[in-house]
Amino acid sequence: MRKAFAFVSLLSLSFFGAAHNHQHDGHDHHQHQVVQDSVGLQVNKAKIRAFLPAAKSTAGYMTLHNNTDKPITIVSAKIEGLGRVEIHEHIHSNGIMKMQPVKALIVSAKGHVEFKPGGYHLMGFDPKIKLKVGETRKLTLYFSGGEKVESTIKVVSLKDEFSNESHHHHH
Ligand SMILES: [Cu+2]
Repeated sequence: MRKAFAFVSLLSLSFFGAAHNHQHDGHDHHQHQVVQDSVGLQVNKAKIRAFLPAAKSTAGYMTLHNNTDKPITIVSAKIEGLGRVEIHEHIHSNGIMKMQPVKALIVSAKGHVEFKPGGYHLMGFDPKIKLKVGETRKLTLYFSGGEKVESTIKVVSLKDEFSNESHHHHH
């Protein structure tokens, strides 16, 4: 009994310790979801905007870190409660900026890819369960080799999305 209690308090101590390290960022700690599994792809700062009234789609962003010494190719993404998620990129074509689906996104060995407005982004469609600001949904990324990484994505408001945009930073 005593042992179990000590173990739990140790866990909560390290949890608060980890959260404290992020306080310099000046924004919500819950956006710093870090999930790493055996394949070594880390998903950071994943967020998706709640659908605007009458909108058929919404955008999401995250940063991917490949901790392995081999490239990782992501072929699809899924978010709990959404009928469809696509990975998009913006391209310039004849002076017009448009977006198109990405069939294979490569995160180079030891490299990272930042999803951001005007670049790579997630596009969510067809909500089966309405996205509510403040909640966290399961995010799954599928690799070309059949592996997957499970993480979480935070639902934010339009205002949150733009307030973070102004001070994103590199590690
Ligand atoms: Cu898009």
